Amino acid sequence: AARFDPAAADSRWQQEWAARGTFHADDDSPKPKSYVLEMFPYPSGRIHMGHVRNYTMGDVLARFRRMTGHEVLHPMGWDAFGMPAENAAMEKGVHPGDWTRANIAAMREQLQRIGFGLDWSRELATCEPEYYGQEQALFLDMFAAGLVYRKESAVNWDPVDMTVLANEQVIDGRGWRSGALVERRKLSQWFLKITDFADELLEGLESLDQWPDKVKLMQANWIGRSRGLRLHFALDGGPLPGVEVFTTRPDTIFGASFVAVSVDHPLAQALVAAGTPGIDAFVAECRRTGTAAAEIETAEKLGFDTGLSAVHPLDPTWKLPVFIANFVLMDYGTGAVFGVPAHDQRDLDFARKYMLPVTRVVAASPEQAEAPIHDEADSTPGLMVHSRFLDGMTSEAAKAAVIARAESEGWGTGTTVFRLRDWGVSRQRYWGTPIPIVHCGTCGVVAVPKAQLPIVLPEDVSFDIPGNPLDRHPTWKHVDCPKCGQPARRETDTLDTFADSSWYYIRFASGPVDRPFDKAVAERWLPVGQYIGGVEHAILHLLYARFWTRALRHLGQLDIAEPFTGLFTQGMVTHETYQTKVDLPATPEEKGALGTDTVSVSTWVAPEDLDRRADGLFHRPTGHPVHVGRVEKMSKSKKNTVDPAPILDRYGADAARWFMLSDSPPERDLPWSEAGIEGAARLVQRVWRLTEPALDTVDASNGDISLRKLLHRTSAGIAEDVEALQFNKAVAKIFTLLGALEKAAPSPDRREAARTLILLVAPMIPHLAESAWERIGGDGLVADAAWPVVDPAMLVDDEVTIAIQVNGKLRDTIMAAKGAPKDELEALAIASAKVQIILAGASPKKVIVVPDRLVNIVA
Ligand code: ANZ
Ligand code: ZN
Repeated sequence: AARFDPAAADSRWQQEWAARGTFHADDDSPKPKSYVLEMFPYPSGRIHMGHVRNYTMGDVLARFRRMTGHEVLHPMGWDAFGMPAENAAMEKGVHPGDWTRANIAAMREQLQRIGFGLDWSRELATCEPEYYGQEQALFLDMFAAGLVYRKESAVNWDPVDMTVLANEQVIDGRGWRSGALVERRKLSQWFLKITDFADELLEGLESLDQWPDKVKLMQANWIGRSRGLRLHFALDGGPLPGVEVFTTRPDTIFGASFVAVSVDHPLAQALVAAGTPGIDAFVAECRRTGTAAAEIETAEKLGFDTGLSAVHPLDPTWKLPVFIANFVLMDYGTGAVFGVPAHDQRDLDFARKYMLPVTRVVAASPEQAEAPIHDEADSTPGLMVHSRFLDGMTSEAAKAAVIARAESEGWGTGTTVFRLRDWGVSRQRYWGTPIPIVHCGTCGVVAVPKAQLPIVLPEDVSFDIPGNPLDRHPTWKHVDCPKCGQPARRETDTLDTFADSSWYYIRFASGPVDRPFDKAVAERWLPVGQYIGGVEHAILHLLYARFWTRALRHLGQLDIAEPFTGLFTQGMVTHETYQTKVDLPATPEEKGALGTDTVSVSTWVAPEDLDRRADGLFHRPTGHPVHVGRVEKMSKSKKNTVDPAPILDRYGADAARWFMLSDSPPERDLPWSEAGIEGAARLVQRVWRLTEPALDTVDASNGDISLRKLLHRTSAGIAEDVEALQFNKAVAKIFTLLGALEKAAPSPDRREAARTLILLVAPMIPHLAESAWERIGGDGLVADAAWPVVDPAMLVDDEVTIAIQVNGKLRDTIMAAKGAPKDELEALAIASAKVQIILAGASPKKVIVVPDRLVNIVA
């Protein structure tokens, strides 16, 4: 029989599906709706293995749901704004729009070659005005509702490139491109009021029972709700107004040894204004640290002693020194803290540096009261010590006691605070959604009327000098004020690309309309029943999307609380890494130090540059030996990526899909291997052979009950596995079925089994399934066929194995119906060929039957 030819079948069925509109989602279908979505890709240029794995999983579920009677929405689009397009513009002189659109075209074709059942009629790219213009409309709605505001805030400023950097672009305190020391600068920036929804976003997590617990925990921690105390420290003498401090550990108040305020705190600013000696240099030094929390966390603690003292609220004779400190953030709490070195690591580092007292006030037991604190602060709760009226209380009780005392004496109030901050959406970049605002000398900040949307990006921009191309464009920003008509200036900030990915799933659901979305239609599909993507988006993307839906609900535009009811985070595709040594010309310093003209450095080797010889692995271009490194996530920097395109050429789409599903549980990493993909290709041929119609010659037997049972069991089991996204388990069940089929004799059941097998593999290897379906004379396309009907009676385990003994010795076993009567079992046992030989024509003396277990024949 002919082999299955993937190259021909892949393109044939892909065209067929497209021509018939097989995966077109019908908004008006009466069927139950099912929305399956994978996180849409950034159009970097090529589909990578991570995409293949992610989209294969979603595709199997989507195709399965269609077979089980659902109207399925499974769309695809492009998260098309962002820095890489601007980097390409700077490096290669290509326009970001051209670069992006060419990448989209190439990647679309690659996705189509893998045979994903997608509704391409809903395709969108966030960089097109049809999309971002609608996003501008939503921004204006939020603006009108008070969910958008502008405020001064600190940014990472690259003084050489004269540009604002994202936190990820600051590496070890330096600009990633210029290498210049990054400064903190204040700029007026746009914010979305996500904090208005902090409680809702936290409490909403409880309803998400189909989300991984670890993702919910990460979100909860990011939102970070805590109960604390805001308290007032009076300043000793002088006219200054005192400092409000926020703490989540009011119990530790007797362990305080200093008060510290942020560099941006009004008190610090007052001291700068007053010309306090030495303060300017200190402020400049602090500005050099980036704005990322992690960076501030690890930066060396810096303090400036203001010379002021704060009065302890529980003891007017106790004075604490007041510092300005770099680890205190202005936009958290009140921008001021009291430091308790024994129980807070940052405070301890600070206290050691500035030689401040360290007093333990919480201990595991009263005997531990004097246990010394060395380099590690002790943040565990316990019993209060050295704490006057709190002594002996638990930390919890002490917290409540201090809050009560503060409230009754009027120096503080108990509060709830969130770690979550408002979402800063301003980017000083070209390739993003222009913020639809105009600045007018007379009217101030003016919203662009919706009739003037979209505000389209100008095409003629240059990237040869650093900074924001929109800002230096000769004409774009000069517009007339929409209110008074006088010359005004367009906002040149664009929106964070996370805004684009916060509502694309709503746009997909509604289809292309000339509003952001059609509420009624979108609500038919939403929420997304199954969302699949990388765990790297567990916090920001998912939180922003959850916020965006809630904001729309608040505006009365969409009646959905949570956008994604089911979430699955898949593992990564990994691969071995390879390294070799190459000789590079030495720099003058190296020459001086080493006395050689070349230095030997280790470099990564791409799999296609490997020379696999009997005596080992070698680097083909240089002939140097290669050593095999760790298995790591596929990444360009380590050169361990495997390009899907040649794999598809060589093995076909089905083999690639099968490999993605079979080798690892979907939440775990999947190590790519040549042997794995070869095995997958063999499997495809094996399924092909089993669906050969010639095997099904008619047979008069009553059918094979065990084969029928296996079929029903496999259909039911795979349905469960696919619903639970446990694809590797589904694959294992297919293997069992294949083994049984290969052994089964030709029969009507055998033919039925081949038909069922095709249906069961159809979501996973759809091209082969279509060809096989056609070959057995199935109706229409297998993509439109129904999942095999499972007979529940077939799932019941109703056969038992009966041991047959002669004179107490095991001679045979037989299968019998559970609960079969004694005389039936006796007859079956005596009829056994093995028993007949032993009895040799004599009749048994006695027969003992234990129902469902054994028959003992006494000869
Ligand atoms: C005294 C104290 C004692 C604190 C102790 C902690 C441990 P979480 O719990 O993460 O929300 N803090 C308050 N505002 C700050 C700011 N603007 N910048 C930097 N740190 C600030 O953090 C709350 C704790 O972080 C607060 O409780 C405060 O230090 C500090 F054993 O007050 B604590
Ligand atoms: Zn005006």
